[in-house]
Formats: sequence, C-alpha cells, structure tokens
Amino acid sequence: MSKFPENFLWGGAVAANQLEGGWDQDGKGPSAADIVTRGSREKLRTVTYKTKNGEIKETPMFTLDEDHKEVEFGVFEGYDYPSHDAIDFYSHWKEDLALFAEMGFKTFRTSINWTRIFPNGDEEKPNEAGLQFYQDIFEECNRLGIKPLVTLSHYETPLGLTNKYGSWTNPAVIDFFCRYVKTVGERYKGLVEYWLTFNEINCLDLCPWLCAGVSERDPQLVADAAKHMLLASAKAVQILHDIDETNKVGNMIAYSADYPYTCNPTDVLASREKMHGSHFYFDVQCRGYYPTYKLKKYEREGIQFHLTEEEKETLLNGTVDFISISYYMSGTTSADPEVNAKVPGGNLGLGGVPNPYLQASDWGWQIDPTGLRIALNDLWERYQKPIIIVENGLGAQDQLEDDKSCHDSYHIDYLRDHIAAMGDAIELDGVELWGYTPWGCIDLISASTGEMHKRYGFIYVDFQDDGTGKGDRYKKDSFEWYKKVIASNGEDLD
Ligand code: BGP
Repeated sequence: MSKFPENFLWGGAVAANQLEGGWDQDGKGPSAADIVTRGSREKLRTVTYKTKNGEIKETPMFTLDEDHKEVEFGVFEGYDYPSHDAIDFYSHWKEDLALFAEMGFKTFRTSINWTRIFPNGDEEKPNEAGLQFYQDIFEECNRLGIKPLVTLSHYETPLGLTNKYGSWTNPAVIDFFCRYVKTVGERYKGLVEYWLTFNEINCLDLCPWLCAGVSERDPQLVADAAKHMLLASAKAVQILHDIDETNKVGNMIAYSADYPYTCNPTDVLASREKMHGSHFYFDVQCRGYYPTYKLKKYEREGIQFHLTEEEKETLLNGTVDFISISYYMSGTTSADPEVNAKVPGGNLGLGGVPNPYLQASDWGWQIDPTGLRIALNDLWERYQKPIIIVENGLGAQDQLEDDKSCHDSYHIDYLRDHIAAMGDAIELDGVELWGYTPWGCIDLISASTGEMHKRYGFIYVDFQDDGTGKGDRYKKDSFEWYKKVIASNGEDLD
C-alpha cells in the first residue's frame, strides 16, 4: 500500500512568463517580468525604465536602488529580456502537454498571464485571443486526464498598472484584479477546479518588482501593497466560490524551515522572527486576520495601517481552501552581526548563513529534504489545511550528450529524497498532502537569474543563454524515473 493517497495529484509546475514567450503576440501587453533583463548567478537581473528627461536606465531587480516614482518602465532596445521568447511554449504547448501526459501527470500547474487577458490591466473588455489560448490549453489538459492547477498572478502584473497607478500600492488595482478573476473564473468554469491567487506573495518583501510590479522598497508602500494584495486574494476566493462552489482556491508562499545558527536564545529568537516573514501571509490568508506580531512591528516602524470593518469582513470571508508552497532549501539565521557579515550576496545568500550540515546547489541553495518534513509539519500544526507542494526541485547545469540523452542523476537524487520526506510527513506525522508539482517540469527561464542553463526539468529544451538553439525537446533520465514514481503512486523511488 502506498503512503500517498489514492488520488494524489502528481504533476509539474511552470509559470507563463518563464516558458511561453510570445510576449507581445495576439494582443498581449507587457508585464512586470517582460522588462527584466537576463542576469546570472553573480550578476543581478535589472529592470529597465525611462527617466523624465528621456534617459534610458536600469536598476537591480532585487534592490531597486533609486527612486522610481516619476519614471516610465518599459522595454527598450539593446537589452536582453529572456521572457520575450522563453522556451516558446506559446507554439509548442500541445507537444509539451503530450510529454507531461506520457509521464502520467495528474495535474499541471501553470499561470494565466494576466496581460494576455487584460493587456494593460485596466481595460473594460478582455482580449479574446488570450482567453482562447488558455481555453485550448485547459481543454487539452482535461482531454489528457490532467487537472489544471492555475496561478492567477505569477510575476505577471500588467506594466500598465505600474506606470499608471503605482501597481498594488494603489487600492484601485484590487478592482482590476477582481474583474480579471471573474473573467477567467467564468470562462474556465468546468475546466479548472484548482486555483492559486498570488505566487509567492511573501516575496513582496524580498522582491517587490517581480512579485507585484511595485517599483519602490519603501516599507510603507510595501505594507500598502501587501494589504491590497491580501484583500484581492480574499476577494478572489469569494469570486471563484460564487462562480462554482466546487472550486478549490489556495494561497502560495515561498516557504522553508529555518534553523537558529546556534542554540543561543538570541539566534533562536532571530530565526523565529525571520519565519514571521512568511507566517504573516499564511496567517492572514488562512485565519482571516492580521497577527499581532505584524501589527506591533508596523507600530514600531511607524507604518500607517488601518482596516475598515468591511475590509476585516473581506479577509475573514476569503480564507483559502488549501495551502500551497514552494520549497527549495532551508535557511539558517544568526543574531550575531559578525556571523551575518559572512552571508554571501545575491542568489547565493538566499538561505542566510551557510549551514555546515548541508550541501548546497551550484546556485548556493541548501539542499534539505528533512527541512521539507519540518516545514510540512509546521504548516499542518498551525493551520490544519490540506497542502500542495507546488514547487520543489534542483536548478542544475545539464549536459546534453551527442546522442541527445541527458544523465541528470542529481535531479533524481534531489527529488527522491524530498518525495521520501513527503511520504514520512504523511505516514508518520499525518500531514494531509494533496499533491506535488516539481518546479520547471520542462526547462525554462530562471526567475531569480533569468538564465536558461539553471535547469530543473524532466525535459531538456535546446535553448541556451546566448539565444542559440532550436528549442527541441529531449527526455532526460529523470523523465522515465518520474513516470515510474507516478505509476507506483510514490512507492518506487529507485
Ligand atoms: C520561485 C518562483 C518560480 C521559480 C522558482 C525557482 O521563486 O515561484 O517562478 O522560478 O522559484 O527559482 P529560480 O528560477 O530562480 O531558480
């Protein structure tokens, strides 16, 4: 007997902006992701814009170094924007879905690119070509026995909303989002049952640009954007339930286990405080109200925050049906400034202080399957809501051999250990886990670096960082392995 429930949702995950390409085709408008340049492990991606006096400039995506209140963000000549072509799923989607079906996928997580439906975000009427594109995909998924799991907003905030309204810092955007949710909810009724509101909503604190098209790191603006997104998420839950009571709507948070660097209580407290960063979003989306630690923090930092009675109601009535997370690594936290000074910058420092007990990927992400079991327990204990792991995987540098094979044993090892940890969480701890969609089931553009050669997939895509390659698809060793895992409902991991 398998540890995994009979109807467990095995599958894979992608996001529109990282694989579709066709960034301006058939009426699509530009999104936040479309003006982010290619970076690398060491070089941060940048966002491009024009100043008031016509100067074209770029600013690092994570740090947003300057004041951008009076500039126009856009696509400019001479920059390399990897989302524009990505892996051209826009023309290859049928053959790619056939490959997912061959592996036995029960579900496929992708996002609807908001800007295919409402090119600038604030139109009255949707773009029919965009609606039809996703209808074709979802119909084909259903025909293949694959349930679509759809993210409503995965780094694809319409650029028009940033330039005209300041994006999510402005409450007007809530209504535009609701119009979009109602449009797609009605159109795909009967085709899509599983929905996620905002991808990694907690990344608003780390990378407001990519997460929400917010161009400032100012704490007040970030707090305003968080409030508007949380209200929009709650309203989306209600809209989708009203359209079809069988709809299941979840949130999505970048999650990890975090360890104190030592057993010094100050490190323990620092680690706990770091976890507040992601628990805050969970608390609001699962419980329906702001936690006291966040309200106290706002007070201490002089951040203005107020919820009307109506807004409080909205949050309470819009709690999610299930939880979803991305999990790649665990983190380690120290309260000691000297230890923290050793944390490497950029991508390499995302987990905090290097953990001496763990190996890291080539991009510095610390590999920790036990951390996944800890994280699942943590969430199950806090919220008692079913969980789907909607992202997990190892970004690695693959080698395509002359005979077009790809021996990616490191992907298999990583996934095997994490699936085993999931099995333990189900069998030994009683966690209610609904599904697992490893990230980048087909190679695609990396979100943090914009690279093509940080590959996660079961399917190798022949495109390189310098734009060469024909985009042909080849099965890696992990393809057959995962097929076996699904066929045995997670029992055969060898
Ligand atoms: C998450 C994002 C994904 C994805 C993944 C892997 O943060 O939701 O969009 O890209 O991380 O990260 P990366 O692409 O940087 O390797």
